[in-house]
Amino acid sequence: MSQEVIFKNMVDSIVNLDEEKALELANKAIKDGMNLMDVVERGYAAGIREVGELWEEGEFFLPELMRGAEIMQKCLDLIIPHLKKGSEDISKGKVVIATIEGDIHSIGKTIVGTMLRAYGFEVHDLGADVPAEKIVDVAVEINADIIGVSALLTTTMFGQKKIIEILKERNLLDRFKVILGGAPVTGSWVTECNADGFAENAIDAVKLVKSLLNK
Ligand code: B12
Repeated sequence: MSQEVIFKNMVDSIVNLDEEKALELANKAIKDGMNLMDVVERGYAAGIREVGELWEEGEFFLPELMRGAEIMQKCLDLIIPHLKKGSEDISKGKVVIATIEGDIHSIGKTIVGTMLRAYGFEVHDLGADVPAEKIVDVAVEINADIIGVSALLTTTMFGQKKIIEILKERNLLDRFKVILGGAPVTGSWVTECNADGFAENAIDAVKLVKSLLNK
């Protein structure tokens, strides 16, 4: 079976809310030594985005959206320990990552954090619905290099800007690079926030962090 067909089956398993199939495909991908980041991005993440579109079109209702996210999370729980296997022992830099206050979307942020870990960065994942002040406090406490902030809602993305404002108030702007992510984030939003960059997926997030730290 070609990779494209396998990815398509993964997308379908999420869209059809077929947990058994989704987990079976994830287990097989691990066993067959597939590139698991591709599996996450091109398979399961593509599937949950399609679920989101169906929900927007009124084809799916909230319980179906939640069920899709639950299946996606179970697949991630299965895959993540195997992604970590590739991680290196020497830290290339410290990253604090969180989803901003008021926003419970955690899947994309978790994927980015996991991917950064797999590439040797020390990642402190604070979870979802985290106040901007707390994110900055932890970054100071652990002497982070990068602050990564995720927002999936147009209403919560203003919290990303708040991070920069807090850093400015505390004279800490030069101490950290701030990167943003989440479906509503665009280049112009990054400019407006005065942030250091954004990435549309976990692979680009690793490239971005590497280039900002020049490592
Ligand atoms: C799954 C999902 C949920 C799940 C979340 C489960 C969880 N634990 O995360 C549940 C069902 C709980 C949910 C709830 C809600 N949701 Co919702 N949800 C989605 C959905 C379908 C997919 C999000 C997702 O996981 N995508 C897959 C991941 C892999 O992609 P990603 O998040 O974009 O992350 C990637 C990149 O953005 C980037 N990235 C992400 N974070 C970061 C951070 C950094 C630092 C970097 C560099 C990069 C980066 O890399 C990631 C990996 O590729 C989206 C639709 C969409 N198109 O995004 C709607 C969506 C985000 N939800 C939406 C809404 C409205 C809601 C609710 C308000 C619904 C309701 N009425 O209750 C609530 C919100 C509650 C709250 N306060 O947060 C809307 C938002 C609309 C808007 N304009 O604001 C969307 C866009 C759906 C839609 N089309 O209308 N949701």
